[in-house]
Amino acid sequence: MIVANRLPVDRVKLPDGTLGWRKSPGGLVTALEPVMRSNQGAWVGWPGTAGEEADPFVDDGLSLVPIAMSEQEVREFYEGFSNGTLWPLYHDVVAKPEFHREWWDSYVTVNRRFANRAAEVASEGATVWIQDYQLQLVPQMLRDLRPDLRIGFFLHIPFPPGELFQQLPWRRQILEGLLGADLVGFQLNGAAQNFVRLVRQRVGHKTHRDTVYLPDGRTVQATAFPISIDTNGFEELARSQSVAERATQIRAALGNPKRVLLGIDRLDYTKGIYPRLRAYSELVKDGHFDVNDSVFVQVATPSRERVEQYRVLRDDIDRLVGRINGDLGRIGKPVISYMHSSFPRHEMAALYRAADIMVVTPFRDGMNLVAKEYVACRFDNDGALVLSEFAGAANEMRQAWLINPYDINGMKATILEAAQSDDKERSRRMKAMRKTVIDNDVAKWANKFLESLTQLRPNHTKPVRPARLS
Ligand code: GDG
Repeated sequence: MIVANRLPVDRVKLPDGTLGWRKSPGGLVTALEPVMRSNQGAWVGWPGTAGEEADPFVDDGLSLVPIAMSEQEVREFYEGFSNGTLWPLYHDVVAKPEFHREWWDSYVTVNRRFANRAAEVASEGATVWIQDYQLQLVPQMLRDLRPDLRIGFFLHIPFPPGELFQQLPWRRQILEGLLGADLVGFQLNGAAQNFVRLVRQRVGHKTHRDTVYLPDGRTVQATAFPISIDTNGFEELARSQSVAERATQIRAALGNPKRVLLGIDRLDYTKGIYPRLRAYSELVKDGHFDVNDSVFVQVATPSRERVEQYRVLRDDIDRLVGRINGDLGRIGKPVISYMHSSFPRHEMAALYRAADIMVVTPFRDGMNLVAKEYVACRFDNDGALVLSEFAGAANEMRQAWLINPYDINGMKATILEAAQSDDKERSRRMKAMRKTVIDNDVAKWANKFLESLTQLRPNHTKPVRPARLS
């Protein structure tokens, strides 16, 4: 059973006016669907809009169990505590986290609802895999209700060092919530170590390396499982005739420039969109790039638009792009071609194929799948990836042109170096990165996590059968 904030389907209004469901496929769903179907799996989650509780239903062999949230809970649990408190706190405090007691109360209430529902529907001895920062209390709540379950948890975002985590008024409750799991997974080793250290210091449990020893004799393992993408799926798409044609069209629409640089991100202050555009605009201003033969395409997917910090960010980026294009653009030749919208996967693959340089510059990012998707789409072994050393992906893709997003001059020099690199150099780097994403796709990630969880509690009644993915 998967317990995640979002169901893999959205509640939508159908053409006949009634409410129905539409699939919202993402990497996680692609990876987990096969293993879920072959194990009569269930997925517990929120359908994405405030409203009444809908009945569980079966979609193509997978049971979906919707959890209701009121308008107020969406504001306090989701936009408030999850995205206004935890998100900035866990991302190096790049924005100021807000602490409100009523947001916390709502976080507890909603986590309890998820736990209660999961406890009702899980079969005897089932394996339950809880996802991400919105549900950190669910492991312990669920264990209290159903000690027979095997419980795993995976955190998709970074886990901060003690110095930052300590700010959280409810730090102990969060640690104790996570300790309800048998296995707590993180993107990176450093995050797992932060967690174990905090448990030792704040909760006082004995720890050794990646294991926590609880007073009741139970142990909890904290391990890194770097997430990945559906590599084959992306490569196949990128190889298709229609994506190749679309990539050519995109370049033609841009005026067939010599160089296309690309950024694709959710419009989020952690992604470092501002310094990246500044760095590029200064390179244009300094004469290193010419608007007549270079363009920076920035796609910013709308995100969390009701949260104040995201509105401010949108205005900041709008203003910056306007200023750069106003100062340095020519008729029909913008410096930055900016789109605040989301695109189908097919269009994303075409953009990846059309881009000579992919620029990924987060201040802090759990992994960053966009970087891996770009590499998966470059079966021609061409294209340069400029990547922040603060993205989890930099741990695995050392061959990228690595940058520090706080160092604008350093970033300018590295973007320029990537732009001036020769074919041989680009191909050497791309081949090495491609090997990494081909050898480690999201199916392997899910398998590894589930295998580790199974091995940790071998006496359980119903072992999962992994290794049927991909
Ligand atoms: C969190 C962590 C971690 C984006 N725009 C469009 C679109 N996307 C897709 C991308 C990619 C995904 O969304 C974004 O994933 P990222 O990893 O880049 O970033 P977050 O959303 O912040 O994800 C992150 C991840 O969880 C997984 O654990 O890597 O660190 O922050 O797949 O392709 N997809 C489509 N249209 C768009 O306009 N179709």
